[in-house]
Amino acid sequence: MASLFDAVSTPLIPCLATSTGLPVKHFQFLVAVLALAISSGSFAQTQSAEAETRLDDARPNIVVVLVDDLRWDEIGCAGHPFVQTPNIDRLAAEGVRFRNAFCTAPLCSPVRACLLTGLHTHHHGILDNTNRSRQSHRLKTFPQVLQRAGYETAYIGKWHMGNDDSARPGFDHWVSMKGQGTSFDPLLNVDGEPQSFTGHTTDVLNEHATAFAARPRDKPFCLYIAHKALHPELTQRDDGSITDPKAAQFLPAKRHRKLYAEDPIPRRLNVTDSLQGKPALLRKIKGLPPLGPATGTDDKTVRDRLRMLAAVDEGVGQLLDALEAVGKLENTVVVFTSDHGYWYGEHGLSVERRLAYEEAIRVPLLIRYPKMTKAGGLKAGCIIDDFALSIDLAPTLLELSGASEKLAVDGRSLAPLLRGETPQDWRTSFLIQYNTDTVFPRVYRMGYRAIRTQRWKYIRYLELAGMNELYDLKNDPYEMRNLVRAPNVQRILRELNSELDVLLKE
Ligand SMILES: [Ca+2]
Repeated sequence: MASLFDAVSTPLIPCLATSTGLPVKHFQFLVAVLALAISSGSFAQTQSAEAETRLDDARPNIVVVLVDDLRWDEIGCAGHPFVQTPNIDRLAAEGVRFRNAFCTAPLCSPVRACLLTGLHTHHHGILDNTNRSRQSHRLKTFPQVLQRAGYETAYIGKWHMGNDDSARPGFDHWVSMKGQGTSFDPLLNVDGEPQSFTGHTTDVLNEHATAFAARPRDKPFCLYIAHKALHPELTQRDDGSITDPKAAQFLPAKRHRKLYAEDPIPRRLNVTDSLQGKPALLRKIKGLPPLGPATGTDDKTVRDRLRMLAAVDEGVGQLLDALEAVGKLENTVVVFTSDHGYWYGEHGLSVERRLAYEEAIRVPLLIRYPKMTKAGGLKAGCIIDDFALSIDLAPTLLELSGASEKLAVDGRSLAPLLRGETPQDWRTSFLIQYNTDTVFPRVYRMGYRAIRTQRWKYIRYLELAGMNELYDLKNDPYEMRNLVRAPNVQRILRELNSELDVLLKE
Protein backbone atom coordinates (compact mmCIF):
# COMPACT_ATOMS: atom_id res chain seq x y z
CA MET A 1 0.00 0.00 0.00
CA ALA A 2 1.33 3.38 -0.96
CA SER A 3 1.42 6.53 1.12
CA LEU A 4 1.56 10.07 -0.21
CA PHE A 5 4.15 12.40 1.20
CA ASP A 6 6.02 15.56 0.42
CA ALA A 7 9.69 15.44 1.28
CA VAL A 8 10.08 19.16 0.56
CA SER A 9 8.25 20.08 3.74
CA THR A 10 10.92 18.80 6.14
CA PRO A 11 11.66 20.93 9.22
CA LEU A 12 13.97 23.85 8.68
CA ILE A 13 17.05 24.15 10.88
CA PRO A 14 17.91 27.84 11.18
CA CYS A 15 21.25 28.44 9.52
CA LEU A 16 23.03 31.05 11.56
CA ALA A 17 24.64 29.88 14.79
CA THR A 18 24.59 32.17 17.81
CA SER A 19 28.28 32.02 18.66
CA THR A 20 30.57 29.49 17.10
CA GLY A 21 34.05 29.83 15.70
CA LEU A 22 35.60 32.97 14.37
CA PRO A 23 33.55 36.06 13.68
CA VAL A 24 32.48 36.14 10.03
CA LYS A 25 34.56 39.21 9.22
CA HIS A 26 37.69 37.73 10.80
CA PHE A 27 37.34 34.55 8.76
CA GLN A 28 36.68 36.47 5.54
CA PHE A 29 39.84 38.43 6.17
CA LEU A 30 41.87 35.25 6.58
CA VAL A 31 40.43 33.80 3.40
CA ALA A 32 41.13 37.01 1.52
CA VAL A 33 44.73 37.09 2.73
CA LEU A 34 45.21 33.45 1.81
CA ALA A 35 43.67 33.93 -1.65
CA LEU A 36 45.81 37.00 -2.26
CA ALA A 37 48.92 35.13 -1.16
CA ILE A 38 48.16 32.15 -3.39
CA SER A 39 47.30 34.25 -6.43
CA SER A 40 50.34 36.47 -6.09
CA GLY A 41 52.84 35.64 -8.82
CA SER A 42 55.77 36.44 -6.55
CA PHE A 43 54.60 34.25 -3.71
CA ALA A 44 56.28 31.01 -4.77
CA GLN A 45 59.53 32.79 -5.50
CA THR A 46 59.74 34.59 -2.19
CA GLN A 47 58.64 31.89 0.22
CA SER A 48 60.77 29.06 1.45
CA ALA A 49 59.97 25.48 0.51
CA GLU A 50 58.97 24.90 4.11
CA ALA A 51 56.43 27.70 3.94
CA GLU A 52 55.04 26.29 0.70
CA THR A 53 54.61 22.93 2.35
CA ARG A 54 52.68 24.54 5.17
CA LEU A 55 50.47 26.33 2.66
CA ASP A 56 49.85 23.06 0.82
CA ASP A 57 48.92 21.40 4.08
CA ALA A 58 46.32 24.08 4.70
CA ARG A 59 44.60 23.44 1.40
CA PRO A 60 41.60 21.19 1.84
CA ASN A 61 41.32 17.71 0.43
CA ILE A 62 38.29 17.25 -1.79
CA VAL A 63 35.97 14.25 -2.02
CA VAL A 64 33.00 14.19 -4.38
CA VAL A 65 30.55 11.29 -4.13
CA LEU A 66 28.29 11.22 -7.19
CA VAL A 67 25.37 8.79 -7.22
CA ASP A 68 23.67 7.88 -10.48
CA ASP A 69 19.95 8.78 -10.79
CA LEU A 70 19.43 9.34 -7.04
CA ARG A 71 16.41 11.53 -6.33
CA TRP A 72 16.69 14.42 -3.92
CA ASP A 73 14.01 12.98 -1.65
CA GLU A 74 15.29 9.45 -1.08
CA ILE A 75 17.82 10.02 1.66
CA GLY A 76 16.96 10.08 5.34
CA CYS A 77 17.95 13.70 5.95
CA ALA A 78 15.55 14.85 3.20
CA GLY A 79 12.63 13.36 5.10
CA HIS A 80 12.26 9.93 3.50
CA PRO A 81 10.01 7.84 5.74
CA PHE A 82 12.10 4.66 5.97
CA VAL A 83 15.31 4.59 3.95
CA GLN A 84 18.41 4.08 6.09
CA THR A 85 21.27 6.34 5.05
CA PRO A 86 23.03 7.11 8.34
CA ASN A 87 26.40 7.98 6.81
CA ILE A 88 24.96 10.22 4.11
CA ASP A 89 22.78 11.82 6.79
CA ARG A 90 25.92 12.41 8.86
CA LEU A 91 27.24 14.64 6.07
CA ALA A 92 24.07 16.72 6.31
CA ALA A 93 24.08 16.74 10.13
CA GLU A 94 27.68 17.92 10.34
CA GLY A 95 27.58 20.03 7.20
CA VAL A 96 24.89 21.76 5.19
CA ARG A 97 22.10 20.58 2.92
CA PHE A 98 21.07 22.53 -0.15
CA ARG A 99 17.32 22.13 -0.35
CA ASN A 100 17.01 23.74 -3.77
CA ALA A 101 19.78 22.00 -5.69
CA PHE A 102 19.11 21.27 -9.35
CA CYS A 103 20.80 19.82 -12.38
CA THR A 104 20.69 21.88 -15.53
CA ALA A 105 20.32 18.92 -17.90
CA PRO A 106 18.53 15.87 -16.48
CA LEU A 107 20.38 13.30 -18.57
CA CYS A 108 23.43 11.28 -17.59
CA SER A 109 26.27 12.23 -19.94
CA PRO A 110 25.46 15.95 -20.33
CA VAL A 111 25.20 16.59 -16.60
CA ARG A 112 28.37 14.63 -15.84
CA ALA A 113 30.15 17.10 -18.09
CA CYS A 114 28.34 20.03 -16.37
CA LEU A 115 29.64 18.84 -12.99
CA LEU A 116 33.25 18.49 -14.13
CA THR A 117 33.47 21.62 -16.31
CA GLY A 118 31.10 24.11 -14.67
CA LEU A 119 29.63 24.72 -18.12
CA HIS A 120 26.13 24.41 -19.51
CA THR A 121 25.49 21.60 -21.99
CA HIS A 122 25.42 23.91 -25.03
CA HIS A 123 28.88 25.14 -24.02
CA HIS A 124 30.66 21.88 -23.14
CA GLY A 125 29.25 19.95 -26.12
CA ILE A 126 28.28 16.64 -24.47
CA LEU A 127 24.79 17.07 -25.87
CA ASP A 128 23.31 13.62 -25.17
CA ASN A 129 24.18 10.02 -24.25
CA THR A 130 25.50 9.01 -27.69
CA ASN A 131 29.18 8.16 -27.97
CA ARG A 132 31.03 11.39 -27.32
CA SER A 133 34.22 9.76 -26.07
CA ARG A 134 36.50 12.02 -28.14
CA GLN A 135 34.82 15.21 -26.96
CA SER A 136 34.96 13.95 -23.38
CA HIS A 137 38.77 13.71 -23.66
CA ARG A 138 38.88 17.39 -24.62
CA LEU A 139 36.80 18.82 -21.78
CA LYS A 140 38.44 21.38 -19.54
CA THR A 141 37.65 20.05 -16.08
CA PHE A 142 38.28 21.24 -12.54
CA PRO A 143 40.42 18.19 -11.61
CA GLN A 144 42.86 19.23 -14.38
CA VAL A 145 43.24 22.61 -12.68
CA LEU A 146 43.66 20.99 -9.26
CA GLN A 147 46.29 18.62 -10.64
CA ARG A 148 48.26 21.54 -12.05
CA ALA A 149 47.92 23.26 -8.66
CA GLY A 150 49.64 20.31 -7.00
CA TYR A 151 46.68 18.14 -5.97
CA GLU A 152 46.86 14.37 -6.30
CA THR A 153 43.70 13.53 -8.25
CA ALA A 154 41.67 10.36 -8.73
CA TYR A 155 38.61 9.40 -10.74
CA ILE A 156 36.93 6.24 -9.54
CA GLY A 157 33.76 4.88 -11.13
CA LYS A 158 31.42 5.51 -14.02
CA TRP A 159 32.53 8.13 -16.50
CA HIS A 160 29.83 7.51 -19.10
CA MET A 161 30.59 10.17 -21.60
CA GLY A 162 31.03 7.63 -24.32
CA ASN A 163 31.78 3.94 -23.82
CA ASP A 164 35.54 4.46 -23.75
CA ASP A 165 37.02 3.51 -20.36
CA SER A 166 40.48 4.98 -20.94
CA ALA A 167 41.87 7.61 -18.58
CA ARG A 168 40.85 11.22 -19.20
CA PRO A 169 43.28 14.08 -18.64
CA GLY A 170 43.61 15.45 -15.14
CA PHE A 171 43.75 12.28 -13.06
CA ASP A 172 46.78 10.73 -11.38
CA HIS A 173 44.74 7.63 -10.56
CA TRP A 174 42.03 6.26 -12.85
CA VAL A 175 39.59 3.43 -12.15
CA SER A 176 36.67 3.24 -14.56
CA MET A 177 34.49 1.00 -16.69
CA LYS A 178 33.11 1.00 -20.19
CA GLY A 179 29.81 2.87 -20.56
CA GLN A 180 27.23 1.96 -17.92
CA GLY A 181 29.32 -0.84 -16.43
CA THR A 182 27.84 -3.82 -14.61
CA SER A 183 26.47 -4.23 -11.09
CA PHE A 184 28.55 -7.30 -10.23
CA ASP A 185 32.09 -8.53 -10.93
CA PRO A 186 33.20 -5.41 -12.78
CA LEU A 187 35.93 -5.30 -15.39
CA LEU A 188 37.74 -2.06 -14.62
CA ASN A 189 40.41 -0.02 -16.31
CA VAL A 190 42.89 0.61 -13.49
CA ASP A 191 45.50 3.11 -14.60
CA GLY A 192 45.45 1.69 -18.12
CA GLU A 193 45.34 -1.99 -17.19
CA PRO A 194 42.16 -4.09 -17.51
CA GLN A 195 41.46 -5.84 -14.21
CA SER A 196 38.56 -8.08 -13.16
CA PHE A 197 37.09 -7.82 -9.70
CA THR A 198 34.67 -10.01 -7.79
CA GLY A 199 31.68 -8.71 -5.88
CA HIS A 200 29.20 -5.88 -6.06
CA THR A 201 30.50 -2.98 -8.13
CA THR A 202 29.57 -0.42 -5.46
CA ASP A 203 31.70 -2.30 -2.92
CA VAL A 204 34.62 -2.58 -5.35
CA LEU A 205 34.50 1.16 -6.09
CA ASN A 206 34.23 1.96 -2.39
CA GLU A 207 37.36 -0.10 -1.69
CA HIS A 208 39.32 1.74 -4.37
CA ALA A 209 38.08 5.11 -3.11
CA THR A 210 38.89 4.41 0.52
CA ALA A 211 42.34 3.07 -0.33
CA PHE A 212 43.14 6.21 -2.33
CA ALA A 213 41.87 8.55 0.40
CA ALA A 214 43.94 6.77 3.06
CA ARG A 215 47.23 6.76 1.10
CA PRO A 216 50.03 8.54 2.91
CA ARG A 217 50.89 11.74 1.04
CA ASP A 218 52.27 15.19 1.72
CA LYS A 219 49.98 17.06 -0.67
CA PRO A 220 46.23 17.56 -0.84
CA PHE A 221 44.09 15.20 -2.88
CA CYS A 222 40.91 15.30 -4.91
CA LEU A 223 38.87 12.11 -5.12
CA TYR A 224 35.87 11.96 -7.45
CA ILE A 225 33.88 8.76 -6.99
CA ALA A 226 31.03 8.25 -9.47
CA HIS A 227 28.92 5.25 -8.59
CA LYS A 228 27.28 2.82 -11.00
CA ALA A 229 24.43 2.68 -8.46
CA LEU A 230 21.48 3.40 -8.69
CA HIS A 231 21.54 2.52 -12.36
CA PRO A 232 19.86 -0.57 -13.82
CA GLU A 233 21.67 -3.42 -15.51
CA LEU A 234 21.66 -2.52 -19.18
CA THR A 235 24.04 -1.74 -22.00
CA GLN A 236 24.15 1.52 -23.92
CA ARG A 237 25.43 1.26 -27.48
CA ASP A 238 27.53 3.91 -29.21
CA ASP A 239 24.43 5.38 -30.88
CA GLY A 240 22.89 5.92 -27.44
CA SER A 241 20.32 3.11 -27.79
CA ILE A 242 20.00 0.71 -24.88
CA THR A 243 19.08 -2.89 -24.27
CA ASP A 244 15.43 -3.39 -23.29
CA PRO A 245 14.83 -1.02 -20.33
CA LYS A 246 11.76 -3.03 -19.27
CA ALA A 247 13.99 -6.07 -18.74
CA ALA A 248 16.60 -4.03 -16.88
CA GLN A 249 16.93 -4.87 -13.20
CA PHE A 250 18.29 -2.80 -10.36
CA LEU A 251 20.70 -5.17 -8.62
CA PRO A 252 21.61 -4.44 -5.00
CA ALA A 253 24.40 -6.20 -3.11
CA LYS A 254 23.27 -9.63 -1.91
CA ARG A 255 23.32 -8.58 1.75
CA HIS A 256 20.79 -5.80 0.99
CA ARG A 257 18.28 -7.75 -1.08
CA LYS A 258 15.68 -8.01 1.68
CA LEU A 259 15.82 -4.46 3.01
CA TYR A 260 12.57 -2.50 3.28
CA ALA A 261 10.45 -5.51 2.25
CA GLU A 262 7.52 -4.47 4.42
CA ASP A 263 7.78 -0.69 4.11
CA PRO A 264 5.02 1.02 2.10
CA ILE A 265 6.49 2.94 -0.83
CA PRO A 266 5.73 6.66 -0.61
CA ARG A 267 4.29 8.36 -3.68
CA ARG A 268 3.93 12.02 -4.51
CA LEU A 269 0.55 13.55 -5.24
CA ASN A 270 1.29 13.95 -8.94
CA VAL A 271 1.18 10.20 -9.53
CA THR A 272 -2.51 11.00 -9.92
CA ASP A 273 -1.93 13.66 -12.62
CA SER A 274 -4.64 13.34 -15.29
CA LEU A 275 -2.22 15.02 -17.76
CA GLN A 276 -5.02 17.29 -18.96
CA GLY A 277 -3.34 20.41 -20.31
CA LYS A 278 -0.10 18.55 -21.12
CA PRO A 279 -0.46 17.82 -24.85
CA ALA A 280 3.20 16.77 -25.09
CA LEU A 281 2.57 13.90 -22.66
CA LEU A 282 -0.84 13.06 -24.14
CA ARG A 283 0.60 12.36 -27.61
CA LYS A 284 -0.20 8.89 -28.90
CA ILE A 285 3.08 6.98 -29.29
CA LYS A 286 3.03 3.91 -31.52
CA GLY A 287 3.50 0.73 -29.53
CA LEU A 288 3.15 2.41 -26.13
CA PRO A 289 0.13 2.65 -23.83
CA PRO A 290 -1.05 6.12 -22.77
CA LEU A 291 0.76 7.50 -19.72
CA GLY A 292 -1.09 6.83 -16.46
CA PRO A 293 -0.88 4.97 -13.17
CA ALA A 294 -0.02 1.71 -14.99
CA THR A 295 3.03 3.18 -16.72
CA GLY A 296 4.71 4.41 -13.53
CA THR A 297 7.49 2.71 -11.55
CA ASP A 298 6.50 -0.35 -9.52
CA ASP A 299 7.21 -0.82 -5.82
CA LYS A 300 9.85 -3.50 -6.40
CA THR A 301 11.91 -1.18 -8.58
CA VAL A 302 11.77 1.60 -5.99
CA ARG A 303 12.81 -0.85 -3.25
CA ASP A 304 15.68 -2.28 -5.32
CA ARG A 305 16.98 1.22 -6.00
CA LEU A 306 16.91 2.05 -2.29
CA ARG A 307 18.64 -1.29 -1.61
CA MET A 308 21.41 -0.30 -4.04
CA LEU A 309 21.75 2.97 -2.14
CA ALA A 310 22.58 1.04 1.05
CA ALA A 311 26.03 0.06 -0.29
CA VAL A 312 26.65 3.64 -1.40
CA ASP A 313 25.87 4.77 2.14
CA GLU A 314 28.24 2.19 3.61
CA GLY A 315 30.95 3.49 1.28
CA VAL A 316 30.42 7.04 2.52
CA GLY A 317 30.89 5.72 6.06
CA GLN A 318 34.08 3.88 5.08
CA LEU A 319 35.47 7.03 3.49
CA LEU A 320 34.67 9.18 6.53
CA ASP A 321 36.20 6.57 8.85
CA ALA A 322 39.33 6.34 6.72
CA LEU A 323 39.75 10.12 6.64
CA GLU A 324 39.20 10.30 10.39
CA ALA A 325 41.77 7.55 10.99
CA VAL A 326 44.49 9.46 9.13
CA GLY A 327 43.48 12.75 10.77
CA LYS A 328 42.30 14.38 7.56
CA LEU A 329 38.53 14.53 7.92
CA GLU A 330 38.32 18.09 9.23
CA ASN A 331 40.47 19.40 6.41
CA THR A 332 38.43 17.69 3.71
CA VAL A 333 35.52 19.09 1.74
CA VAL A 334 33.05 16.24 1.23
CA VAL A 335 30.37 16.74 -1.41
CA PHE A 336 27.52 14.29 -1.91
CA THR A 337 25.20 14.69 -4.89
CA SER A 338 23.69 12.95 -7.91
CA ASP A 339 23.54 13.65 -11.63
CA HIS A 340 19.74 13.91 -11.86
CA GLY A 341 16.56 12.35 -10.50
CA TYR A 342 14.16 9.60 -11.56
CA TRP A 343 10.40 9.11 -11.91
CA TYR A 344 8.37 7.15 -9.42
CA GLY A 345 5.18 7.40 -11.44
CA GLU A 346 4.82 11.19 -11.33
CA HIS A 347 2.80 12.19 -14.43
CA GLY A 348 2.80 8.46 -15.35
CA LEU A 349 6.56 8.53 -15.99
CA SER A 350 9.17 5.94 -15.04
CA VAL A 351 12.45 5.32 -16.90
CA GLU A 352 12.53 8.41 -19.11
CA ARG A 353 14.39 10.95 -16.89
CA ARG A 354 15.18 13.92 -19.29
CA LEU A 355 12.01 16.01 -18.72
CA ALA A 356 11.95 19.27 -16.77
CA TYR A 357 9.52 18.39 -13.97
CA GLU A 358 10.84 18.60 -10.41
CA GLU A 359 11.48 14.90 -9.83
CA ALA A 360 14.06 14.79 -12.64
CA ILE A 361 15.83 18.11 -12.06
CA ARG A 362 16.08 18.19 -8.27
CA VAL A 363 19.20 16.57 -6.83
CA PRO A 364 20.51 15.98 -3.32
CA LEU A 365 23.44 18.23 -2.45
CA LEU A 366 25.25 17.94 0.86
CA ILE A 367 28.54 19.61 1.68
CA ARG A 368 30.53 18.85 4.80
CA TYR A 369 33.30 21.35 5.45
CA PRO A 370 32.82 22.53 9.03
CA LYS A 371 36.05 24.50 8.96
CA MET A 372 34.32 26.96 6.65
CA THR A 373 30.67 26.66 7.66
CA LYS A 374 31.34 26.94 11.40
CA ALA A 375 33.65 29.88 10.87
CA GLY A 376 30.90 31.51 8.81
CA GLY A 377 28.49 31.10 11.69
CA LEU A 378 26.39 28.35 10.15
CA LYS A 379 24.94 25.75 12.47
CA ALA A 380 25.83 22.15 11.73
CA GLY A 381 22.93 20.56 9.90
CA CYS A 382 21.52 23.75 8.51
CA ILE A 383 19.56 23.98 5.29
CA ILE A 384 20.35 26.43 2.53
CA ASP A 385 17.50 27.43 0.27
CA ASP A 386 19.33 29.46 -2.40
CA PHE A 387 19.47 27.89 -5.85
CA ALA A 388 22.53 25.66 -6.30
CA LEU A 389 23.25 24.00 -9.66
CA SER A 390 25.43 21.19 -11.02
CA ILE A 391 27.47 23.81 -12.87
CA ASP A 392 28.42 25.32 -9.48
CA LEU A 393 30.46 22.30 -8.35
CA ALA A 394 33.61 23.12 -10.35
CA PRO A 395 33.88 26.82 -9.40
CA THR A 396 33.08 25.99 -5.76
CA LEU A 397 35.82 23.40 -5.41
CA LEU A 398 38.33 25.54 -7.26
CA GLU A 399 37.66 28.46 -4.92
CA LEU A 400 37.91 26.27 -1.82
CA SER A 401 41.21 24.84 -3.08
CA GLY A 402 42.65 28.32 -3.46
CA ALA A 403 43.88 27.48 -6.98
CA SER A 404 44.97 30.64 -8.75
CA GLU A 405 44.30 29.32 -12.28
CA LYS A 406 40.90 30.34 -13.55
CA LEU A 407 38.53 28.03 -15.38
CA ALA A 408 35.91 29.60 -17.67
CA VAL A 409 32.59 28.47 -16.21
CA ASP A 410 28.87 29.24 -16.36
CA GLY A 411 28.30 28.29 -12.72
CA ARG A 412 29.02 30.25 -9.55
CA SER A 413 31.02 29.30 -6.51
CA LEU A 414 28.84 28.26 -3.58
CA ALA A 415 31.59 29.34 -1.17
CA PRO A 416 29.75 32.52 -0.06
CA LEU A 417 26.71 30.41 0.84
CA LEU A 418 28.97 28.07 2.83
CA ARG A 419 30.20 31.14 4.72
CA GLY A 420 26.66 32.10 5.62
CA GLU A 421 26.29 34.88 3.08
CA THR A 422 23.91 35.16 0.15
CA PRO A 423 25.35 37.59 -2.40
CA GLN A 424 22.81 40.24 -3.38
CA ASP A 425 23.07 39.23 -7.02
CA TRP A 426 22.63 35.50 -6.39
CA ARG A 427 20.67 33.87 -9.22
CA THR A 428 16.88 33.98 -9.09
CA SER A 429 16.38 31.82 -12.17
CA PHE A 430 18.23 29.13 -14.12
CA LEU A 431 18.28 27.30 -17.43
CA ILE A 432 17.37 23.64 -17.91
CA GLN A 433 17.85 21.89 -21.22
CA TYR A 434 17.44 18.61 -23.02
CA ASN A 435 18.31 17.77 -26.62
CA THR A 436 16.06 15.24 -28.31
CA ASP A 437 17.51 11.76 -28.41
CA THR A 438 16.06 8.46 -29.59
CA VAL A 439 16.48 6.18 -26.58
CA PHE A 440 12.87 6.34 -25.34
CA PRO A 441 10.09 6.71 -27.95
CA ARG A 442 7.95 8.37 -25.26
CA VAL A 443 10.13 11.45 -25.09
CA TYR A 444 11.29 11.48 -28.71
CA ARG A 445 11.10 15.06 -30.06
CA MET A 446 10.61 16.45 -26.54
CA GLY A 447 13.85 18.47 -26.58
CA TYR A 448 13.35 21.73 -24.70
CA ARG A 449 14.84 24.81 -23.15
CA ALA A 450 13.24 25.69 -19.81
CA ILE A 451 13.54 28.30 -17.12
CA ARG A 452 12.79 27.88 -13.44
CA THR A 453 12.43 30.75 -11.01
CA GLN A 454 11.47 30.54 -7.36
CA ARG A 455 7.83 30.63 -8.38
CA TRP A 456 7.54 29.69 -12.05
CA LYS A 457 8.66 27.05 -14.51
CA TYR A 458 8.30 27.56 -18.24
CA ILE A 459 9.13 24.72 -20.65
CA ARG A 460 9.66 25.68 -24.29
CA TYR A 461 9.62 22.56 -26.47
CA LEU A 462 11.85 22.85 -29.51
CA GLU A 463 10.02 20.46 -31.85
CA LEU A 464 6.46 20.30 -30.49
CA ALA A 465 4.54 23.35 -31.66
CA GLY A 466 1.84 24.70 -29.35
CA MET A 467 2.67 22.30 -26.49
CA ASN A 468 4.71 24.53 -24.16
CA GLU A 469 4.06 24.38 -20.43
CA LEU A 470 3.95 26.92 -17.61
CA TYR A 471 3.60 26.06 -13.93
CA ASP A 472 3.03 28.21 -10.87
CA LEU A 473 5.16 26.24 -8.40
CA LYS A 474 3.92 28.29 -5.46
CA ASN A 475 0.31 27.28 -5.95
CA ASP A 476 0.91 24.09 -7.90
CA PRO A 477 4.13 22.47 -6.61
CA TYR A 478 3.27 19.16 -8.24
CA GLU A 479 2.99 20.70 -11.72
CA MET A 480 -0.52 19.48 -12.42
CA ARG A 481 -1.99 22.61 -14.07
CA ASN A 482 -0.38 23.92 -17.23
CA LEU A 483 -1.17 27.65 -17.25
CA VAL A 484 0.41 28.49 -20.58
CA ARG A 485 -2.93 29.57 -22.07
CA ALA A 486 -4.35 31.23 -18.95
CA PRO A 487 -5.15 34.91 -19.75
CA ASN A 488 -3.95 36.27 -16.40
CA VAL A 489 -0.39 34.97 -16.75
CA GLN A 490 0.45 36.18 -20.26
CA ARG A 491 2.56 39.06 -18.93
CA ILE A 492 4.66 36.72 -16.77
CA LEU A 493 4.91 34.34 -19.72
CA ARG A 494 6.39 37.11 -21.87
CA GLU A 495 8.87 37.94 -19.10
CA LEU A 496 9.89 34.31 -18.75
CA ASN A 497 10.35 33.98 -22.52
CA SER A 498 12.64 37.02 -22.49
CA GLU A 499 14.59 35.82 -19.47
CA LEU A 500 15.03 32.38 -21.02
CA ASP A 501 16.47 34.01 -24.13
CA VAL A 502 18.88 35.96 -21.94
CA LEU A 503 19.99 32.80 -20.11
CA LEU A 504 20.61 31.06 -23.43
CA LYS A 505 22.84 33.88 -24.62
CA GLU A 506 24.97 34.05 -21.47
CA1 LIG B 1 22.21 9.15 -14.63
